[in-house]
Amino acid sequence: MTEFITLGEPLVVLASENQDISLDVAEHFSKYLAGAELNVAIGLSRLGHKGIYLSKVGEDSFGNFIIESVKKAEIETTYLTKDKNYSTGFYLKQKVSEGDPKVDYYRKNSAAANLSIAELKALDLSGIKIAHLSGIFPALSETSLKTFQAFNQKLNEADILTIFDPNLRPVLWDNQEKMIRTINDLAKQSQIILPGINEGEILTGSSEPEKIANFYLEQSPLTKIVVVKLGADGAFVKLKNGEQYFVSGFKVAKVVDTVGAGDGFAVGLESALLEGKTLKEAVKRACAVGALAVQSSGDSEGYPTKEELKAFYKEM
Ligand code: KDG
Repeated sequence: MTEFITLGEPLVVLASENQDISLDVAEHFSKYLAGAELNVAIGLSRLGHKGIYLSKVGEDSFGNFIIESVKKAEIETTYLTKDKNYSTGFYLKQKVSEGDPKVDYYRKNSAAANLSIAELKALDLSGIKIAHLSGIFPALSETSLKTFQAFNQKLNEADILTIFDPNLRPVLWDNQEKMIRTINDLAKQSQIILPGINEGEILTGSSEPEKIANFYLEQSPLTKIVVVKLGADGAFVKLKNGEQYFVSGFKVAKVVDTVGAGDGFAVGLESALLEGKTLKEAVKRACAVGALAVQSSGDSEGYPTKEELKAFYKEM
């Protein structure tokens, strides 16, 4: 039974193999699957949930690799189409010993950036309980922004739980002011919002988790819950009814790659909600999957199976 849906741009990531070497001179790369929303779909599927990934790739080797990998991950590909007029996006990622890696995108005018509203027509949402949305897809082009808005409206009309991760990618926007205005407008259309603490500061002007949460809860009748991601420190949760609390994070022995940790957080939260866990349990699982994610290279390679998640809780 299909339980979740997500719309995004699938990418191939070529991750450099030698640590702390500039991408300008790196010669050896490993190939992985990427794309924030696809990462979430992969993580949810790994934890046993069935879902739909909605997107478009080019008729090229990267597109074929993506479609085959998505099928292998047991995610429904009915709405993952090919378009010979455009290419599949990819990016290069630097391997670093500390901090966030440098990335170079090759995704302008990609197939996904040209996914139009018309392509949503046949969409069947029956059985879907949760939709994962992120601020990356609407940043790709004017077309993708309109498609995202129409998709969000369909989800709200169908009364599906919408979860929005702002996922700020400043290089995809013409300017910061437009990024902030658009992302905040989109966030208001979702029931749960998951800003990272740094993103929250850019979007709301405050670095205090409670003020960030209030900003969204007060301005949207639709938004019921805000979960501010605090990295290794866990998360701050605030509900529309005023209830609020911190959930502590997990200590990680060695951070290998931070990319994909935020998506891992969404995987933990959404999988637990699909399984009927309480919000507090869901946020705890979100922190656990985020902590597992940073311990492997590749964007989604560290996401756990059910057994691995159980083993992680036992160890902690
Ligand atoms: O969250 C992980 C993403 O950053 C990565 O998979 C690539 O989608 C991507 C992006 O736009 O950065």
